[in-house]
Amino acid sequence: ETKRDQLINLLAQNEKDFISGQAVSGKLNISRTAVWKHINELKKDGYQFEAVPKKGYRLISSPTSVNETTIKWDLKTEWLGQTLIFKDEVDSTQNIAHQLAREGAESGTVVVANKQLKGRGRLNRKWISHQDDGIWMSLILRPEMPPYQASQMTLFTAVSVVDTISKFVKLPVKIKWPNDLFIGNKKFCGILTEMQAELDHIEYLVIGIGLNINQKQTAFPTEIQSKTTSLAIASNQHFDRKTLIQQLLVDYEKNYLEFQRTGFSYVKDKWIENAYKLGENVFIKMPKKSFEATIKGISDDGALLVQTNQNTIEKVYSAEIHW
Ligand code: BTX
Repeated sequence: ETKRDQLINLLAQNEKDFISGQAVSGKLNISRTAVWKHINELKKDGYQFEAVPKKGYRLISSPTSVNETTIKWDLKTEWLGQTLIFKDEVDSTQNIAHQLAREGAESGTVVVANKQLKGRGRLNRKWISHQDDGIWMSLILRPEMPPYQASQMTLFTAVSVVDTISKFVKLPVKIKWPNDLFIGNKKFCGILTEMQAELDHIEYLVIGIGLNINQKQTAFPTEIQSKTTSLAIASNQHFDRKTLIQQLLVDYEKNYLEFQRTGFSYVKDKWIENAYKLGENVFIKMPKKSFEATIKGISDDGALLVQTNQNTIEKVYSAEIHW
């Protein structure tokens, strides 16, 4: 932990109280001049302080801008996001996360970017994310689970993101199996789980979350405009991305513990509550066959359960769903 991080933690603990330069200097074991320099840097990041002789500094407001300092400020997680890499512009946060994971980054490391020039979805599809109006982030996790269960993490992530969004806005958010979130008939979030594994164990997962937050409809290319939305479009509100990111990390960590304790049934129940097109007829498109079926739920291992026109129940592990 750098002195700057320590100062941030100290100020966050004393938020709204005065803390003297003397006290900071003593606690962090740095000179008064160094304290003053750090405070000035925080001001440049948008923090506002009241400074009163003899009393010290009091934080008046934290900035809403998104950067490493503001996200980590008072972030109430134990491990998720405590190592956080923030970049203004990247090709893809997935790529950065993979590189960090290969170099040994610990589980819980998070990469966030304002803009992605080559954001990607599954099968190398494009994910539109070149502006700083959404949340583009990748989580590095090293779960103790066999590789065949990794797809459960996509469903888990979907459920956890729904949990967070519901704390900010009352919108009917639905999960489309396996990896998209919808409002109405429009997609506003995609999840991309990538994995490095041996036959019997996962080395690491990189879980990408792309969330449209403050975009206007015209922010999306015409080809996908009618199929796409953002929280702002759907609710007519503007959202503070920093607060959303922090809450996402807090909820994710909490839910992850619960998931590890109680297993997939935890995810399954929450998933079914929010399932998109449950009980409705859809097209299941797989590499070798396509068929019409009704969505029934998910199985204990995360497969989609569908009822075919021949009234058989099938487990679908990998497919595209259309309607
Ligand atoms: P997906 O393959 O299910 O969805 C990709 C498809 O979604 C595209 O082909 C396009 O039709 C549509 N689409 C593209 N951009 C958007 C958008 N902004 N909003 C709604 N629909 C869109 C979904 O893949 C997984 C996406 C994960 C994105 C995150 S962002 C952080 C991380 N970094 C990165 O490069 N990817 C992940």
